[in-house]
Amino acid sequence: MDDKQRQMDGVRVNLAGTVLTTQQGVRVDHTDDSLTIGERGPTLLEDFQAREKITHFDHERIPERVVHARGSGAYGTFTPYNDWLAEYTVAEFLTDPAVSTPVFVRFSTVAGSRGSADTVRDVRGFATKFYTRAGNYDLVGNNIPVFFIHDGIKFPDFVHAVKPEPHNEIPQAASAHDTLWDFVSLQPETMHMMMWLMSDRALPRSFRMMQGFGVHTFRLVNAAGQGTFVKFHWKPALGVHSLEWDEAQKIAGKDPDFNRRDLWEAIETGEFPEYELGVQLVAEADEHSFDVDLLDATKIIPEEQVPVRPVGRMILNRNTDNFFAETEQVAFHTANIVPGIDFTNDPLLQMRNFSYLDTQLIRLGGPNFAQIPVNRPIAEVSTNQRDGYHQSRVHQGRTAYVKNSLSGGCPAIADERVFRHYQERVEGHKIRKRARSFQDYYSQATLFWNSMSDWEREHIVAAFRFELGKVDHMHIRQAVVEHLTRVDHRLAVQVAEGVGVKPPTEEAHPNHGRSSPALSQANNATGSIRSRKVAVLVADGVEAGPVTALVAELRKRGAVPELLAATNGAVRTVAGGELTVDRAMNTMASVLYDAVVVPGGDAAAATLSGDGYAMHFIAEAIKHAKPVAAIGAGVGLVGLATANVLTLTSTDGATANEHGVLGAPSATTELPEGFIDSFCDSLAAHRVWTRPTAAIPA
Ligand code: HDD
Repeated sequence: MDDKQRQMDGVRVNLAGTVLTTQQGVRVDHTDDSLTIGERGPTLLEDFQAREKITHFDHERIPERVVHARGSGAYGTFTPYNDWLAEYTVAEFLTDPAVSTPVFVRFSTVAGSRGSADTVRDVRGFATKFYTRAGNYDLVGNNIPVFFIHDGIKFPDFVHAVKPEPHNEIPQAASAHDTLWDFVSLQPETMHMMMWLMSDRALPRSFRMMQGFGVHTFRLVNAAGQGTFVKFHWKPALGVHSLEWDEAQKIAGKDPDFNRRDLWEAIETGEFPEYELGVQLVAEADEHSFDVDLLDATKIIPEEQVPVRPVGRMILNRNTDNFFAETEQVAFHTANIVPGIDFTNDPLLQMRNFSYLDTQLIRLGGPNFAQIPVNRPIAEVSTNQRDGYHQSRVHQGRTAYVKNSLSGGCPAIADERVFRHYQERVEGHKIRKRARSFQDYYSQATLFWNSMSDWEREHIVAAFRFELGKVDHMHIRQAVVEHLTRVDHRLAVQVAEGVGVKPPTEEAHPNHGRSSPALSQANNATGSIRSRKVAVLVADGVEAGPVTALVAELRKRGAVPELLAATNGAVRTVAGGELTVDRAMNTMASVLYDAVVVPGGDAAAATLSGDGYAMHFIAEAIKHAKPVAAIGAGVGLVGLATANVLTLTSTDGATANEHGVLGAPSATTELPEGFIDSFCDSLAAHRVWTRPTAAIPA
């Protein structure tokens, strides 16, 4: 049992073996009818049982978070690899490999309300609460390393612009609307973030396949009180992978809980999500040696300039018992820090340090939310803070102040392991003014664009065209394009042509040509196929030999193949055996899988060719650039499903053709050598983004 579990003991409630009572512990005998006079008479006010039940029900909801309302949480542990960081910080949880710190992580979208779909185009929150022995530390980050604005005072404006428009509350959880782009067009500091938001980073395939970033520059503080600037990075063990936009939109209907379900199922099946924490360190003396201001949260430090050094590993290994009690009531706060970590003067961070505590007061109904189990530190809490709504501690004794002589001076002021604020000399005039060093709005947007692979650029252009294409006001479309030309002229022209506004005529702002390869998702795959979902389409008359071998090998390598047929039950094989069907095809869709396999067998192929759902399933997988493997008669089906738009069958059976489709037309009893490896390679690469899919109807 770990520290966190111990902490939860005594508050977990399991009703197994109990009898029903009221909140006061009075046993009740009949809960289906209220107390009335006679069978058809009025309900009585004295029905305390009904009144208590209904009153509690009426108060079941708390306000959803004003942003990041939709989230999913899990518990785990963080363990540093070694103690190298001890030179820079006294934070034990980052430096002592013998200490495994319990954590709770909540992933989220930003704009949508609590019931909105998971796969919308949005930033993902990546908030980690470390229950350290020195108190709780919250790293409240995102899956994108920069932010929309410089200064927290603009946050309400930004959020009002991106949220559904106030007159009709449309659209839900979407940035493709006039007010957001109006805001962007008038606030060019958003440009770097908008490039990320239009990229595939805004469509993670899984919470387990996205990076996390602390975003701000923070400070580490060592035993001598010396400070070092730090940026925090989470890197997922499964690599960084994304959905395709058309696919993401369809998943929002087919399975709005797609990312939440993925996280939950991975943990339930022991496929624990893993992330490596890394840091970029900058000596204080080097603060001004960058071409950007380290206090500007719209900028990164390229990894090629300051490498990300590994610190430790986080594993998420336990789902919540109760969504409301844990995921909904968890209260993060950027100002929850522990000795060894401190703030910088980043104005976005400074305002966050006010906002999070303030928001918890209204959302969780008072100042005692740190007593809610999920928020409770494992470190001993000993304060003179008293009373307030929902106080659940029974403080003994007569003093609630220090110093005192009546309680032996307790709680005493410790003289070691205390939080000491980093001492920084600050001098200046009181002003309300944007820093000059923050006023470069475009150079890192260009850096991002330059670092993208061809397919990533195509997706970015398509995303801008989609988003601006949904904006009604042409002057907003035009204004955004005018900003884009300062990012990259070619990008601006392509977007302008797509959304029917005047392309900028000349390259007034030449592209600086610098890039940071670490920013491309193409450079962030890891070769793993663990937990990838593969749909295998079957029908009566399936040739079982080759497909059974493929399925067994996929399972062995950690993937999750599922057999789908028109109905649940089993299908008959050519040899007279049976294959158990995992799911009925109409309950699923190809958008819910990473790859599709179409096995052989003439009768099975004939049945599937007459099943529009199956044919659409295959065509859509091809459309979304997914690895597809076809065996025997299944090869013809793939051609048929895609109306032969692509030459899909010109394969030798062991390597994928130029469109990433693997076909073994003559495999009846066994698969050609190399077939399984090729398919797994393709699955590990995630998608065949180079496949020309535009002409495929799906
Ligand atoms: Fe924030 C929630 C991340 C800027 C004010 N924020 C929230 C959550 C995440 C972030 C992950 C959800 C936490 C959870 O799962 O419960 N926010 C960020 C990042 C930012 C950022 C990475 C920029 C670097 N946020 C930001 C600013 C402000 C806020 C500038 C206000 C001045 N954020 C909030 C909030 C929320 C919140 C209103 C809503 C619910 C909550 O805090 O607990 O206080």
